[in-house]
Amino acid sequence: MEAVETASRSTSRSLRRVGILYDERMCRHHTPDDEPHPENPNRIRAIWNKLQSAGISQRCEVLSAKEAEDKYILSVHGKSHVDLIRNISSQQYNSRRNRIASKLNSIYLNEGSSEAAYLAAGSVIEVAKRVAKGELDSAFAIVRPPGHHAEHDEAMGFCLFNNVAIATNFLLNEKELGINKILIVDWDVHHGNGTQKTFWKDPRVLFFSVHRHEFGSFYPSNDDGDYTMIGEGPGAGYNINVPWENGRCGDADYLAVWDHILIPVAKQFNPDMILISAGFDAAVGDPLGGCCVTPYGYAMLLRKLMDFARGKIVLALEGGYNLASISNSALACMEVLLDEKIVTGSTEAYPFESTWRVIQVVRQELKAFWSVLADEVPTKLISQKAPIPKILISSCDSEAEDVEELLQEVIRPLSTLRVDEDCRESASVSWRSDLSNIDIWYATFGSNMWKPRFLFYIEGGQVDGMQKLCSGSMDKRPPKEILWKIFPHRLFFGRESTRTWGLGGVAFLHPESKNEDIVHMCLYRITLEQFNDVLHQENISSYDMSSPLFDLTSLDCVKEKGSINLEAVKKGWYHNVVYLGMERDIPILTMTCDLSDIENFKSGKVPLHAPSEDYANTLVKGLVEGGQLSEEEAVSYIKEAATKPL
Ligand code: X5A
Ligand code: ZN
Repeated sequence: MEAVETASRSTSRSLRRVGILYDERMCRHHTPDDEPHPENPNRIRAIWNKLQSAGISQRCEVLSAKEAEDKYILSVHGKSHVDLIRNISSQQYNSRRNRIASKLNSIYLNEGSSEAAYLAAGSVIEVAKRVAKGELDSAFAIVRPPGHHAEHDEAMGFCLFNNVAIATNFLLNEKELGINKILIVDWDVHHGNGTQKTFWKDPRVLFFSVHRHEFGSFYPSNDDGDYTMIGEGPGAGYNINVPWENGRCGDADYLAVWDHILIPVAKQFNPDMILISAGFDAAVGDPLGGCCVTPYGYAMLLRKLMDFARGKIVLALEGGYNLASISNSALACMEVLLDEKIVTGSTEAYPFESTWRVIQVVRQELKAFWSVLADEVPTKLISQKAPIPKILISSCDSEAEDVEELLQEVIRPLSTLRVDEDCRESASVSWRSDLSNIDIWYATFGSNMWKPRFLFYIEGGQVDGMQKLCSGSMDKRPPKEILWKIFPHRLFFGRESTRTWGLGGVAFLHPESKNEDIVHMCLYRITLEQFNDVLHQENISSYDMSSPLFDLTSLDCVKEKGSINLEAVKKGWYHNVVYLGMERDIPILTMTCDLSDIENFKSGKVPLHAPSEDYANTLVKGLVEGGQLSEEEAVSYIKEAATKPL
């Protein structure tokens, strides 16, 4: 029986019991004359439809909404506020409703508002109770109006009741549920001011909010969301704000905050349950948020939280105003809740410099309360040298197969959800323009010695005998100069076959120099930007080039150290950039394998192998047309390199 159950899990039933709640009645809250508004009924309809058509709701326990009881709402809000929301949709308020709404900050009200507000709060209570009891492992409440801006006596920011705060107090007050410590993670792009105030002095609730702040100019436009706001009295240290200094924050920024603040603190706090104020307005494509978290990013943020509270997690929708973005983000989260899909990799290279700065000040501010935050963040990280994990697809080598498999099963289903927009493009444009003014000599010892072949790396296309198409460089200007030089390095041929050239070895250079060796190299004067595009093509990877593989810091580093391994393309065969000196004040760089590969060639783990005829001919043509050797000399030069032991 057990085995049958296990086998069927991957297709039908999930490994985990996941609750999902949606109720059309929450759509009856809308603007009085149905004027356009970002916080509109289509938001939750879009999410629900998406989850249905993706077969998600069918794998979940579908729960129905319940109105919250006043006694629970009153644990967060004042009596006058509860009275107002209870009655606001009744006829007696018809003449005053709009005037009341207009006095509030970013609030509209109609005949459906009251019921929707009670249902939203009651629904989060409902799913939270079931997760707390263990009837469900986790759940998602697709509710509106949102809640996290709502304060004790005030509706604001599209929020009427603070749904998550109400559910949190419910859990803590129902003693028999055994929930004594709750972590609230607010990843809505706005600060959760209402939730923060509710638990300001309460050490049972660790409130964590990451939000655009811009020094108090982003909504709700005050200092409440500052990192200095850490709670008070017994609650001191139990309020953590991560205030972005700028928009355009994405997966890398959020992941850095998770890895260096939230996750360590969660470990130390050890919550009994986690409630997520799951706004999706930091998603790429959101009209209000201006950030660029991908569905894939949300999946990773959620996945990392599932290691705590024995996976007892409740997501409650807050903001999020691009229908496609919120639907895809919610879908990615549900996939994670249902299957605990292994999520690795990201879409961008590095967090912003401002992100590291914010992480540092937050850690500094809170280290007295959380010993896990006491250490300095390694400078290696802060100087952006260590890339955030990426999806890596290796090049023409054998690992390509298993990576493709991984891609099929795990990465593709999530990453194709990505909204097709890169709000960080400006960042990628800026490295390109910076590096497009700097010349280097790219020195080549292989097929690139034949100029027409090399030009495919600049212009794009495919040369005879080559089995793959080159994408070319962004900057299609040809090399400014070509010259030839001899260097004291060893040329050799290795690997049985490659995707690019078929059967036969391809050229490598021993990264270390020895006096008795000589290698002919063709030097192309290109820009550092173009060099990055060549590196990318030589190491065919899925690296997205939103930041350079080899930047000015790498250039300084390689000049000092002689060679540098590029982590981001470490599965490629030419990921080691070697510095060969200067020529007319311009650095000479080549790319080859690294010393560990040399060991593998020496031991036979990877074979040394003579090149195919096609490939060898390309090198000969290069040397001959470059005026370096006669055809005869070139042939014997290649032959010697292919036969001499390493
Ligand atoms: C829940 C939420 C945003 C309010 C913005 C008002 N509110 N300009 O995302
Ligand atoms: Zn928001």
